[in-house]
Amino acid sequence: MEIAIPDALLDAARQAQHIAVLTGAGVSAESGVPTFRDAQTGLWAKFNPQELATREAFARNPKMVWEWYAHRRALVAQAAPNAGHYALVEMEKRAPRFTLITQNVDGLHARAGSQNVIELHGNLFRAKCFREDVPVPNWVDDGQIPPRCPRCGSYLRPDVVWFGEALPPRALAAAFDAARTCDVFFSIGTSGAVEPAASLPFDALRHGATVIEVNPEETPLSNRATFTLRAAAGAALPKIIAREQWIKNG
Ligand code: BV8
Repeated sequence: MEIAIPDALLDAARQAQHIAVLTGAGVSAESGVPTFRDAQTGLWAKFNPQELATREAFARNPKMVWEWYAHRRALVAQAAPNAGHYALVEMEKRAPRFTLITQNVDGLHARAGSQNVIELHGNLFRAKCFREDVPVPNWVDDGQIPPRCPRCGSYLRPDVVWFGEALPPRALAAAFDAARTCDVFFSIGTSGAVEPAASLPFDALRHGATVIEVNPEETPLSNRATFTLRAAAGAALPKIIAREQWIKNG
């Protein structure tokens, strides 16, 4: 299906001094990484991700939760960034100021070449000490699952933000600062179900930004956004980048 990109949307993007982008699991869907909405498969089919992604679940069964994250790391390691990720790399090169905020923990934006990605919810490929809550870059893989903290011997856990946990303060502040100072705010591939990330596009609206949603499905933002592209990110974003006028501004 041909996606119509309104000229007014392109004008707004072309004239923007600062473009901010929020992404969710949908931007990685075309890379084969299941979204949070997608039913889990195999071993994990009977688990609700929101129940596994908590301190309580890890305390109850650290081995199971560690293995769930190892399963997700293996999925992502086999995946590659898609056209949606690469279009955002291009957008970053063209916009006078560009801020990329992601809820994704898969690291695919950085793998595509995006710079200074604000990872609001952490990253699957980093670990930290469950007790001391400090990053642990290297640990001895002696077969223990989860592996142990080389300093205090406690369990290691993935360096992601679990439900009920605070987001990294500097990342959160930078994200809200971008939402409040940008001219154009893209909300791409997110259901807008998880706070405080879900508030960002509404904050941008309150501060007068043009808000553009890219999502094949309706979300709570849809009837408030300035423009809604009911399309896959991997189809819509390259089209926005490709349109002639944009290049003149590059
Ligand atoms: C906190 C890391 C307090 C881990 C994640 C206010 C109201 C209600 C509840 C709350 C509230 N404030 C806080 C809460 C509680 C909670 C929350 O929001 N709960 C929800 C479920 C109701 N928030 C928290 O717990 C946060 N912490 O509040 O702490 C605090 C404060 C101070 C001090 C101490 C404590 C922490 C939230 C972060 C949790 N961690 N991830 C991990 O990954 O394992 S959240 C995780 O789920 C993701 O990171 C993401 O944020 C979310 C999933 O959402 P999406 O990415 O949008 O994905 P989803 O599958 O839902 O949707 C995909 C979309 O893509 C769909 O719309 C689909 O149509 C679209 N799509 C599909 N294909 C494509 C596409 N779009 C484009 N192209 C395609 N091809």
